[in-house]
Amino acid sequence: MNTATKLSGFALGLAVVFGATYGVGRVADPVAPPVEAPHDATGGHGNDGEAGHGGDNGTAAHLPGGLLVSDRGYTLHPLGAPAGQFAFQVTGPDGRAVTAYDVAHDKRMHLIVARRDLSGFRHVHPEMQPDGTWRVDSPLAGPGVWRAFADFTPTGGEALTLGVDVTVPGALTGRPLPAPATSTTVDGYTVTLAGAPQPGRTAELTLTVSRDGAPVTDLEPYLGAYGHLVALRQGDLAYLHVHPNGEPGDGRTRPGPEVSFSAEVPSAGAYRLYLDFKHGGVVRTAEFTVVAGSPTVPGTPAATGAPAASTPAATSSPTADASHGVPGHGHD
Ligand SMILES: [Cu+2]
Repeated sequence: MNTATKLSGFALGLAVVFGATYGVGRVADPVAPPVEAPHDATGGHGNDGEAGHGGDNGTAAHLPGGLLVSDRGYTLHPLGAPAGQFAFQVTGPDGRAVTAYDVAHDKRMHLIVARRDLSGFRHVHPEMQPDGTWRVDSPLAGPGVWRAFADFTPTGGEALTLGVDVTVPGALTGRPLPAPATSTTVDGYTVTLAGAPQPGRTAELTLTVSRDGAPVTDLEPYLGAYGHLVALRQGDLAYLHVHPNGEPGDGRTRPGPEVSFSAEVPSAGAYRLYLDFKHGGVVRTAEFTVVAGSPTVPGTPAATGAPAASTPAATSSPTADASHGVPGHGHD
């Protein structure tokens, strides 16, 4: 396992996670060996250990993804858009809108949004216009301060995740982070979590999907995997995108009920995990709060106990319903 390359790839986007199935971590250890990449199907997407290595070249390679609006010459610009739309551009080192992107996980652009309080997670795929403007039906499901993450690889460049805050005006509702839990439900599916992330080292996280008490053994590939896991750190929404251990068609990975991930978080603290999985032609998101590094963290629900009614993923709250479980709600 290889912390440095994992996180350099991670901080740069998906470079490492895609080929090597892990990717959350930190860039810290320049002597780590290259990540084994047994099934890098993307080509040009597995620059493990090269990109941003060491963070000593004026870049932010030592940071988790998503914390910067501008990195390595690329800048994320939200644009004005008609009601109900979300639009943005990415400008490159030459100051112009980038129009050439590599495909990663079947898409040239992955847009992930969540409110600053970690509610309202959505993962959607905008369409690009010839001028480099990306548009999508707005995933911002209501008032609040949202973090929008653009996860992409500019052609000829390194994978990047840039983040920007976008405010949707309106009456704000306080949503405490749901308490840590190892089981959650979404749309009639129960998802359980085994394993706990550990700061600074890799931990296996296994998510098991069932419905009506029966294991789901026919998960469908979604963007080249049986599950996509995003973790956001409470406090700054550091963005960690992890991919499963194994992929559809590799001869060893079964389509459920378990999807396992190798994940490493960069620090102790509370994280919200969002598992996208596809079944019956519908992509759903199961959400968990986890605490890495210590059983309780001051100020988190782990210490204070969050009211159950505020748990979006574990109840049928409006947030969960509005964002998830609706056929074609934007995961493609
Ligand atoms: Cu995506």
